[in-house]
Amino acid sequence: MAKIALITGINGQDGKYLSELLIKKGYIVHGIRRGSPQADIKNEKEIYVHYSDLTDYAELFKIIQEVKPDEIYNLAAQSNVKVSFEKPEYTTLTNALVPLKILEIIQTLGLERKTRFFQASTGELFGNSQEVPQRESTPFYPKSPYAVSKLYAHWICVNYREAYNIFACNGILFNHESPIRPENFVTRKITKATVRIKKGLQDKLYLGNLNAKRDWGFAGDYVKAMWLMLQQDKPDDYIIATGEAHSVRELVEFAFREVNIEIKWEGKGLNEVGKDASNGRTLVEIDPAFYRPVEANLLVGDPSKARDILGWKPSISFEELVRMMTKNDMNLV
Ligand code: G4F
Repeated sequence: MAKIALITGINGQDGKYLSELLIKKGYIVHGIRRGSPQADIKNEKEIYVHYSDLTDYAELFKIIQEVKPDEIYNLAAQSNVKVSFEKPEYTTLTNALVPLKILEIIQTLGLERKTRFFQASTGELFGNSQEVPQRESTPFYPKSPYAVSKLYAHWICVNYREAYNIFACNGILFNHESPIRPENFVTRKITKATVRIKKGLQDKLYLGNLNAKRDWGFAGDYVKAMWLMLQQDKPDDYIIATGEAHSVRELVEFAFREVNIEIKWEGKGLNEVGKDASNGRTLVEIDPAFYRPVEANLLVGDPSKARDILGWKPSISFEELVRMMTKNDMNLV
């Protein structure tokens, strides 16, 4: 019998990659998304889409009661760290309380033995990193309302696993990107801008903190790790990362190189600019509006546990990822 999966956030980047993977594996895939049935998503024909706001507990209860999924992947979130400083309450309601509600529903419906639960946890939990690279044992120090909300979600997942024997796993996912990453995340903002600048459609790229370092992997690899976690004999939490850190500045350099522009940096702090080395034209400037009140400066994960237990490893390097995204934007723009 085909397994049934329920994915929240089906229309997000990870929802799209995960649904493709599960459909290939023969799953019956249900997805929850906001909006109306007219809205269009890839794969929609192969997915049972439930249009619902996850903060509506009664509706969520009904969906889970009807679908009785073998696996639930909670990918829905207010996932933008900067936005969480502007909308802390909304971020908390969505990110912290939805996983609690799902776990409660699993328990209330007596589905503990049937339904396995995956929670999209995050490398942002490490915030002011106490150890480099960060491991499953590294102390958490969240640095944004987003990270604090995800910290609750992480621990409630552990708590329901221990208290009620629910097969619940946290994937502590570091940054993961793809050609369908929205532009409010820095990778896609940069790859799209480099292409637009190259084609004369945009003058400059405005960015915030160039010195932040992140561990960027490919979303297609990360959804495989989510699935693998739910196929193990025992539930557990795993860091999913590449183990390599790069700065936003390096990301800019790599992306411009893909369109044959060499960037030369001049100036300091808010006055720093990135110029086209061949003609001195300023292409990158700093806009303080993109700074966060506080921020995690260096996030890089150690994926050894996932490698040893799940047999998971990333298949795409940082350089390949930037190339893949830039090439895709070249075709789109
Ligand atoms: O792309 P970002 O917005 O991603 P961030 O904040 O690292 O969070 C992402 O990864 C987390 C996992 O590690 C997820 F939990 C989270 O949901 C999300 O997917 O920013 C990356 C870095 C930051 O240091 C930011 O300050 O880029 C810096 N940055 C510099 N200029 C910018 C910009 N970020 C954005 N979005 N826009 C800028 O103009």
